[in-house]
Amino acid sequence: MKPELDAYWMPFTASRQFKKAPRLLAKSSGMHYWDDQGRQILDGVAGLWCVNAGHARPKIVKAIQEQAAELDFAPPFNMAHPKAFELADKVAKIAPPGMNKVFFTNSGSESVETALKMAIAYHRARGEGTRTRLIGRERGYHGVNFGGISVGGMVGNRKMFGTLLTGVDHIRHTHDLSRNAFSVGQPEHGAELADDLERLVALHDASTIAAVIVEPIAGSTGVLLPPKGYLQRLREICDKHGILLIFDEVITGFGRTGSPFGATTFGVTPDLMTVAKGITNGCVPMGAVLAKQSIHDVFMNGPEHLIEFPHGYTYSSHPLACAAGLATLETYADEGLLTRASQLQGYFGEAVHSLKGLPNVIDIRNFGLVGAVELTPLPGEPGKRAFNLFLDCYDKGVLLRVTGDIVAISPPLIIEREQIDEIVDTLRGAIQRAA
Ligand code: PXG
Ligand code: PLP
Repeated sequence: MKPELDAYWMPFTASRQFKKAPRLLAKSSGMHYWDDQGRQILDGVAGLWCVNAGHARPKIVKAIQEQAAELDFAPPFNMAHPKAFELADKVAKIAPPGMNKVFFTNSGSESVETALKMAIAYHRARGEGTRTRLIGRERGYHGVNFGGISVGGMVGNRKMFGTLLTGVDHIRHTHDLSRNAFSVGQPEHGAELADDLERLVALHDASTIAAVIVEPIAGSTGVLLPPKGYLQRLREICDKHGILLIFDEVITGFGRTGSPFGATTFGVTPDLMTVAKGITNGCVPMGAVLAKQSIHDVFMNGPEHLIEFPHGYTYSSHPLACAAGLATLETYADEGLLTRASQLQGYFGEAVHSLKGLPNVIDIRNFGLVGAVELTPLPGEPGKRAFNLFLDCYDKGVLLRVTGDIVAISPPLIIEREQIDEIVDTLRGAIQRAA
């Protein structure tokens, strides 16, 4: 290993493998990266599901540069700067109906913690302080902080970290290859899995449950799509029992599914919604929680000189992030990117499903501009088959993402058809070579 690679303890990385053969990115523009040797790499995953408008977009670059020179930092507690209000207003304008309050964070993980705290505090503020329990879903990903891994359902992210939050339970995941393998778009079977929430209500009683958090499409765990009718049913059960529904839209937000949010695409409005990533096109760290007016208003009581919601981050509504966010939303609007996935999803879906029949491919899933190919694990070595495909594709100039034995594709929304072909053909070659 080169000594200069020693100090950096890398996040979510097979770091000994990495440091033996580092993959260093040096430059980005549009649909591409260039590595430190000048080799061009097609970005099949929008960086990490975040660079929805493509890389180094001039309007966003300029906004960040100008902001840094004009106002570098403004304290966010009992103080503010104009662009924070402007961005909150612009986000609220594209949000699902009624979700018009925007609380800024710096990441998806922080958005999740914020939303969970809002849910518990909301019930307390309206006199139902017994509602403290949080319900997640098996195989869910909600970032890496303690609340997020507690409601999360990816065992590898949980098992090393002790007892986590108390008072958390999980409904069943919706992944069912026996009934839904190779579905195009949303799977037919599994709406009834939402009824699993009724089981937890029967066990714990609704009066102890604050909120349920799910991703409309579970991304990080391998692109698990909501069966037709599932999210609607979850909404109905939450309403019936006074439980808040939180959509974690960190990946599905900002155009990935063909409309601004998963909520707008699937026609189900949650009570709270977490976003991050695409809010600034990944250029400056930022996240947000969107809340319904009625939730926000419950907090607005007590003496006016006192803080209503004792929560926030030093960098909530950071000026660079707000400037990047405003330029990002303008870029999305100028180029129609928040709905572009709906135009491309037919072509994209066909391309991804053309991998059906290749060796070891056991499922293919697609929705909007997100796709996944699931493979049989190598005997006794889970994750290795997909990881090898990732390495091979990178070697051939395409960046993809793997989780377990699932390869995920989620390109920038500016992608052209030939580039979809290039991604799929490169993956096809890798799967064939590995057979
Ligand atoms: N919720 C969801 C639904 C996410 O997808 C987070 C929260 C956390 O966001 P931050 O910004 O704290 O990372 C995410 C993030 C993957 C992968 O496996 C996906 C994410 C992060 C890292 C890897 O492709 N999503
Ligand atoms: N730890 C200490 C000692 C702090 O003073 C602060 C913030 O003032 C934090 C953690 C939280 O940092 P942040 O607001 O960036 O999340």
